[in-house]
Amino acid sequence: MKQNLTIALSKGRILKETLPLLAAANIIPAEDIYSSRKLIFDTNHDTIKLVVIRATDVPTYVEYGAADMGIAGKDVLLEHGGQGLYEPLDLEISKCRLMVAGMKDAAPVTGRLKVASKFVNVTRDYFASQGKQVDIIKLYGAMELAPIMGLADCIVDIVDTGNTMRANGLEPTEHIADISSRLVVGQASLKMKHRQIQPILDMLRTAIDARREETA
Ligand code: PRT
Ligand code: MG
Repeated sequence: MKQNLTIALSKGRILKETLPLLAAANIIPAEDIYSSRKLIFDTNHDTIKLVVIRATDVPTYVEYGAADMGIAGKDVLLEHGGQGLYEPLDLEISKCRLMVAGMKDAAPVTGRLKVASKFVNVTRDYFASQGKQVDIIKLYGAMELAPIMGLADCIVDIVDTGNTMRANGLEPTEHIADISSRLVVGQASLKMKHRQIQPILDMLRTAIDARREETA
């Protein structure tokens, strides 16, 4: 008997690159995800369903076994902490970097550094690893604004081309991590549904390898 298998997908920019990879692994949504208001989608397999949710919620659904597998950015996984999750595959999509950035030509900070970010755990761990105690200010968006407005001395944020930072007079100063999207599997699901999960991992790995060779 085949059990049901649910895969949690991050909506937003990662989704666009996720769907072709899933298609290469022969997992195809039964309807157009972009034009639907649904949250749960049937696929071409009776037993496989997709849920499309906020990226930051993906590790939580998988950790608690509400979804069996998920796709999320490494930034989101680092911030979550990864408890209860296996991370068997780097999907090599939505690549970017997690960086510290501040105002260009800013005067050196005396006293405790104020750092604004939505990645509060990553920020704390990073500065702690440098032996620095900092004040962290949690924000939910537009981190670039914080140093401009004097809310913080610097930010921890995602950089791709760097255009957004440049356009706002900021410059990246320290590299924290290279980011790409990862496939995660719940530890309980991997045990209980191994026979269903393994072929999906194999197909995805083949698709990733093929794409890497195409672009090499
Ligand atoms: O928007 P919402 O709050 O709902 O969620 P979200 O922002 O987490 O989702 P979304 O769709 O923006 O996707 C975010 C995920 O995509 C991140 O978790 C990363 O893993 C990945 N990713 C890859 C990026 C970027 N590249 C990226 N460039 N996420 C955000 N950006 C931002 C960057 O911070 C900057 O503001 O895009 C802007 C453009 O970047 P530059 O450097 O090219 O100008
Ligand atoms: Mg966004």
